[in-house]
Parts: sequence; structure tokens; C-alpha cells
Amino acid sequence: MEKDLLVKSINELKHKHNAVIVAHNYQKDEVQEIADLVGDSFALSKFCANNDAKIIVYCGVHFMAESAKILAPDKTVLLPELDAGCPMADMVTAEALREEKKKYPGAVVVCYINSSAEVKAECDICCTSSNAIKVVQSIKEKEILFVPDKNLGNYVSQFVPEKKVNLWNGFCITHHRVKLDEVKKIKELHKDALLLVHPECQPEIVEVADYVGSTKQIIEYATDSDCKKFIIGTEMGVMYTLKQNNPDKTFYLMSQGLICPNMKKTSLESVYEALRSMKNVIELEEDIRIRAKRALDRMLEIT
Ligand code: CIZ
Ligand code: SF4
Repeated sequence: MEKDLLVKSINELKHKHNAVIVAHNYQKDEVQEIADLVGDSFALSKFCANNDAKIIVYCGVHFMAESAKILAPDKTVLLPELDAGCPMADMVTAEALREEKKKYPGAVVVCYINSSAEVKAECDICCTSSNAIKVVQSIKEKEILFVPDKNLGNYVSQFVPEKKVNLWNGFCITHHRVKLDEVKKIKELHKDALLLVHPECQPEIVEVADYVGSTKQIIEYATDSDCKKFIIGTEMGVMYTLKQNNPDKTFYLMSQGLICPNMKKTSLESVYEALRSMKNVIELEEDIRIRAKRALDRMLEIT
């Protein structure tokens, strides 16, 4: 089907079924274009929970659609590409985490939102890359087990030097593969640009950044800044909103490797197909959902 016709058909189906389409900041441009809301995983989940739609088409990866289902259990959540997963989230399973927890009795278990509902159900408190520092600072206990992102965990541990932060050995393959050499080169090439990076990058990259933040924070920082040039150290999908919001500014991607293949699986065709067939429904066991929601609710209490 031609793009215009596809977009028209998607919109017709959306109205017919009382559906909304949400797209993560890392989705393809054409998917972001048709979404009712573009944002980070937590903003999208909250939006899903707080509107009247019956059907949510979640353009993102599996753990994100699960987060929407955790917060909006009465809605039908569709993931257009059911095998769009997050390799980092897959680096920890509930079973492996139960074993690891035995080594750290008394430690508060913090899980990055990039984790499955089953893993969240094993944790005390959840965090996003926007609020991870606040979350670890809110913890009274002296010891933390942080899963699954060792880079984000390492970054936030600097803000709680009085605590022992044990890290799970997980990472985002997309952010982790960026090398310091290429970052130095692009900085050299654009000396007047600010370097904004995601905390999923390796520590030596975070160290040379002018600003460290989540997708939302990077977009807000660049939009509010008086500077006109930025090197962007997160997945290339954020370029869409950055350019949209700031036509007078220039953005360079920190590395051409900053592309998440799972995020790019969703297409207009798969969105159309999800709405047409009502397939790819996200289901969660109620017990898991309630325990996972507890970790999300505890995060909400302090942010
Ligand atoms: O929580 C999200 O959406 C992710 C994975 C990244 C971010 O920085 O927004
Ligand atoms: Fe997972 Fe990294 Fe892709 Fe985000 S960019 S979904 S953390 S693999």
C-alpha cells in the first residue's frame, strides 16, 4: 500500500476501534509522525493509563508495552512487532535475579524500566533514566542491587557515594558499542557543539559529555539551550523531535552505530496490520502485574 493510503487507513481504523497510537522517541520518523504521543517509555505508559481509548497501539519494544499494560490493565495493548524486544532487558531473568538477591540480603533491588514485568515483580523500586538519581537518593538502606544496566547503575552510583551499589552485568548493545575514539573525533570536528549523552553509554563517554540525560531530558536541554549545535549521544530516533522542535539548530549524531534494530522493526505496515487484525495482544498474569506495579508505584511516590 502507498504511504498516504496506509496513513489514511490507519487513522480510519484508529477511530473505528477507539484506539490511540503511541510511539517511543527511538521509532522510525514515519511511525512518530502518525502517533498521538511521542515520548519516553514512562510518559507513554502514563498517557495510556490516563485516556479513554480502549485499544493502545504501542510502537516500541516489548518491555514498554508491558509497562503500559501494568498501568492500564483494562485496555487492550497491541505491540505491532511482537518480536521487537530489548536485548538489555533480556540480560536479566526473574529466576537469575532471585538467585542473585540471595547474595545481597538487605540490599534494595532497583530495576531500570528496561526490564520485563517478571523482573520488575522481583524488585523493590523501578526507575527510568530521567529519575534514576532521585530514586537511588531516596533509598535509606546502605546497599543497592541495580539491574540490568551496569552503565546507568555506575553513573547513578556517583550520586550516592555513601551507598554500596552492586551492578548487574547488563548493557544496551546500541549505546555500549560507541567508542571513545569516535566521540573524540566528532567533538574535534564540531568544537562549538555541546555533547549530550545518554547514561546507557560507557563511563568514559559519559565523562567527556557536557550533559547526561534521558531522551526526554536531552530533548528538553537542547530545546532550552542558547547553543545552536549539539552532538547527540543516544539512539538516532530522537533526531526527529529535536529537529522538529528546533529548526534553527544543528544536530549531529555522536556515532552512526546509534541505531536500535528492535526499535526500527515497527513500520506503518505493521501498525496497520495490528489495528486490522487486533493481533499481538500483550497479556500479563495478574499476580506478576500487581507485584510489578508495586515497583512502579514506589517510583511514582518519590518522583
Ligand atoms: O525509558 C525510556 O524510554 C528509555 C528506554 C530511554 C529514555 O532515555 O527515554
Ligand atoms: Fe534496549 Fe538499547 Fe534498544 Fe533501548 S536502545 S530498546 S535499551 S537495545
